[in-house]
Amino acid sequence: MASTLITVAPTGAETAKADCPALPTTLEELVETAKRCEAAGAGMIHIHIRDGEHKPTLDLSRLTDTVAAIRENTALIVQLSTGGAVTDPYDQRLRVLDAAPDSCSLTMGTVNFGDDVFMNPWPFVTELYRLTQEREIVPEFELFDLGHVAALHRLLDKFGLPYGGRVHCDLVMGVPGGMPGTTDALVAAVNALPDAVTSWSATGVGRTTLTVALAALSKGGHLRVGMEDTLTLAKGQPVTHNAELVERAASLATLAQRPPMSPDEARELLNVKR
Ligand code: KMH
Ligand code: ZN
Repeated sequence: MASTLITVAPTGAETAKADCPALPTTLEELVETAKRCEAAGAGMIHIHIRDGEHKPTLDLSRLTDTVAAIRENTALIVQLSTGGAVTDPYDQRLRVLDAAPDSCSLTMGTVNFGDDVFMNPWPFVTELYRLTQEREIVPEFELFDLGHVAALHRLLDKFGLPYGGRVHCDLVMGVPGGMPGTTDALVAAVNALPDAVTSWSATGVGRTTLTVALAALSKGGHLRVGMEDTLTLAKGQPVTHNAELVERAASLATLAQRPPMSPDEARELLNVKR
């Protein structure tokens, strides 16, 4: 039976710890979160880290320690964010690869991001891509808009396949400024993906989470969930632990006859080094 990769994105860079104490921001909290989410059905973790004051950081030694700690305590694929926070400089975002994760996010273009702009100019995208190929790190292409899908065609045409030979994408939907978190938008984006794409997941930000998860499952995709994207289970019902979102995703996937895949199966799917 086909199965579903569940990626958990537990922290992100946008929510303040003071506003949401359940957000995992310390290494201990991240490790505990990773273990519980793995037990609940996650196969991969998408990581943003915070500093001693719970602020987003791309500090290399913290990133390296985080990769080591998640590897020691779980079998999850460790994916580091190269998106960071909207204020992070390009050189620091490229340096994330020095922490040698299994996988990294790679956003395929600039997008308005609420009142901010998430900058991903073409020269940065291509430099980051070449670096993933050189370092043998499997990229996950983050697509916030249909234009990003077109940019993925261009990237693969010009620079060939990623390390490992699989092309895995994640549709990030419902960001104010990007594509909406609707079934119609998901179907349009998926139908426009390059033929080289071997797997894709989707996540719906905020209130679009469930719509996007259900649409992704019915269109044959995988799921990303987590407090980076969603802080409530329903109106007035805050998430108290990332595992709640993974458990819900696992139930939906099981109901769809595509139960969660193990981290080992996920490594097989993305051809991530063991
Ligand atoms: N925090 C956003 C500005 C990624 O992780 O690569 C970018 C983001 C995407 O979350
Ligand atoms: Zn992220």
